[in-house]
Amino acid sequence: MTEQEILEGIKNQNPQVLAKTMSLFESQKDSDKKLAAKILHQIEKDDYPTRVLGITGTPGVGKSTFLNGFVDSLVQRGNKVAILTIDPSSEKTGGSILGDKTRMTDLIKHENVFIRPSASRAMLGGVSANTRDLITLCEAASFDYIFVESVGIGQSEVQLAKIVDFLLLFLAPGGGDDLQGIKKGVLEFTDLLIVNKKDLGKTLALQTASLYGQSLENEPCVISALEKEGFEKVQQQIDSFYEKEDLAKIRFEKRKDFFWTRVESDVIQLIHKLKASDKLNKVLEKYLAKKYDLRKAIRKILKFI
Ligand SMILES: Nc1nc2c(ncn2[C@@H]2O[C@H](COP(=O)(O)OP(=O)(O)O)[C@@H](O)[C@H]2O)c(=O)[nH]1
Ligand SMILES: [Mg+2]
Repeated sequence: MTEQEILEGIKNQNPQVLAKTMSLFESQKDSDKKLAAKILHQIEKDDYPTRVLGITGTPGVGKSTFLNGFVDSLVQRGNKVAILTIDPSSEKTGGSILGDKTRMTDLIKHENVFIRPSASRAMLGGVSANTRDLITLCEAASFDYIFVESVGIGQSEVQLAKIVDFLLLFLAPGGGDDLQGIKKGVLEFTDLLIVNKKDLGKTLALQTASLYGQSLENEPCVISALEKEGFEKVQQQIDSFYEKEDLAKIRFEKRKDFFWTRVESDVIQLIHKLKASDKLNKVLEKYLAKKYDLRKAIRKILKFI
């Protein structure tokens, strides 16, 4: 595809072009990377009206089940929705994407829903290096909503928070253990806490919400994704965020933040690539032989970047 064909196809919301362009964005070939960068440069802006929401939480907490029901109702109301799922396991195992897709059976049949799974390759902690680019692409294709579902591991929520407008953190009733597992700091970046599986224990679910929701600006939602219960409150919270916040400003700040995240990630990738080269190994040998001290060795390495 030529640059012009791609830009046309995005504008016309052609799903085939969209899928192909996403593959182009994920390609490691230099010529593809160049074209991708050119396209991105043209479509990137901070004031698309698309609502970009992140969903995180430990595996099994019910993120995909929630999306299946919630997105279904959005589509019924005439919205076009893109779902990007980030799966750290998918590269090695072929993925639990199948798991996500089977959970989202109600959505696959909709023509106004676009689902794209991606592996989380090089980015630190789970968010795919080019997830933000995929978001930009979906914004340019005039989706009304974009959901990014990411498994909560380590730093991934922090990364995710920087590329979405609004971050939903899912917990199960009594899910404090989850929080330990995925790092308490995530609450700092959470816009809306959702305690799911209320049907398994309402009292405990409410306790969990009040315990972990204390520090948050928005009142937590207690829902059952399985029974499609509590969705209206979630929708209200999302609506009220978009009504009251200065979106362009939030996005600008996040883009600034993300710039450095991206630089760091690319530098790390580059180092991994360079490690195979002889020149770097020579520096290492000199360090090991005590010909260079550590700082000098690092200075030498940095010259190759
Ligand atoms: N009882 C109950 N089970 C749920 C609820 N939401 C999800 N589940 C179940 O939890 C399991 C994991 O759900 P899934 O949506 O794949 O979780 P994800 O890994 O966070 O995407 C599935 O067996 C779901 O049927 C809920 O509200 N109540
Ligand atoms: Mg899932």
